[in-house]
Amino acid sequence: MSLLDDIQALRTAATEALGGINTADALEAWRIKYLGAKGMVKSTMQRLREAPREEKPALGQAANQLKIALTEAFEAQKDKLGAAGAKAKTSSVKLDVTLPGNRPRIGHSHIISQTVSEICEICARMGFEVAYGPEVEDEHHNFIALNIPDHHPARDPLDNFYLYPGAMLRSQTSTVQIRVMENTQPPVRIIAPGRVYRPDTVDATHSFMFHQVEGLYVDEGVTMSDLKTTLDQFCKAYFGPEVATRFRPSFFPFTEPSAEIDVLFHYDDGSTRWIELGGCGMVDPNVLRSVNYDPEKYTGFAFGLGIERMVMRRHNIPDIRYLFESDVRFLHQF
Ligand code: FA5
Repeated sequence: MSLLDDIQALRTAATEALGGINTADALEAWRIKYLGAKGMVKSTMQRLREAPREEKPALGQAANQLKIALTEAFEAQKDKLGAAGAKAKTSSVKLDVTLPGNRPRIGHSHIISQTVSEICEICARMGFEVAYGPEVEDEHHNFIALNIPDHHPARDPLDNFYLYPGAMLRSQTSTVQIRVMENTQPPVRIIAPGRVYRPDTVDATHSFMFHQVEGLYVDEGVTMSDLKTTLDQFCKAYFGPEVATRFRPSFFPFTEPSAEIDVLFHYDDGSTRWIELGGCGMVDPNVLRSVNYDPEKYTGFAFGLGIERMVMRRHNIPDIRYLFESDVRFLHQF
């Protein structure tokens, strides 16, 4: 066989061998065998020296083409293997479908809203319907119909959020008593939860916006003992049967007699303190008259409790401000 035939045969053999290669190690071995310093291309080139002079140009050209062709084929195969290698690496990342997923952080209602729902449920069991009234009120519903005269300190502009003359943010949910009685004939048995506003100095138990739940029961023959029993049962249902409550004589222009109901707080350091939960009393005859109820025929009781205070007592929250700071680490506990 002539050298030219050998060159052709080497090209065919090397190309075929390269086509079957699919690992980096085999490719490197191929490179050393054919294109290496002591490889077959090199040794073929060395044989050129022995060729007859007139054949040398053609043989040299064929040998050079062999080297170029094999080098290019080698590079192409290397690229192909590189791409396949990267792909192999990706597919080796295993997906474990049994791993727990990333749990999305699902929100829930604020503890105050949860408590309003619970209060409504407890009171529904005692026959109370839920009523609502506007947060922007007029003086008639916030004061006048509630027997709070012009000169009364509760109407002081510095103690209320007046919006413009005659309109204000309601300072108590007692407004809803009037709105319900204006539109309904006795018997009336409602509760009215909602936000109220007062420019009080903020401290551990006071906020300028807070929630109250109003209660009103008007019928023939309603007495103070109905009021005490209802509030006592309510407190036991919400706080638990062991809760300690007490009634203190008090004054409200729209109830007579009036009282305040306190619950005992147990602090973490072991100390206890009575905290005022709300006001209550027998509906004043003047209020009944303002809504055209006959005070000779009907009597009633009313109460207004601070919802934040209830939440604080139940969950041992020492400061009302935690409830409004919107810190999800705190709120997610409830
Ligand atoms: C009243 O608002 C009366 N309307 C309650 C009432 C209704 C009496 C029906 C008789 C008949 P008082 O101002 O005391 O009452 O407020 C009631 C409760 O709201 C308080 O006992 C307290 O629990 C809560 N409260 C009052 N001010 C604040 C405040 N700044 N921050 C948080 N809670 C408050």
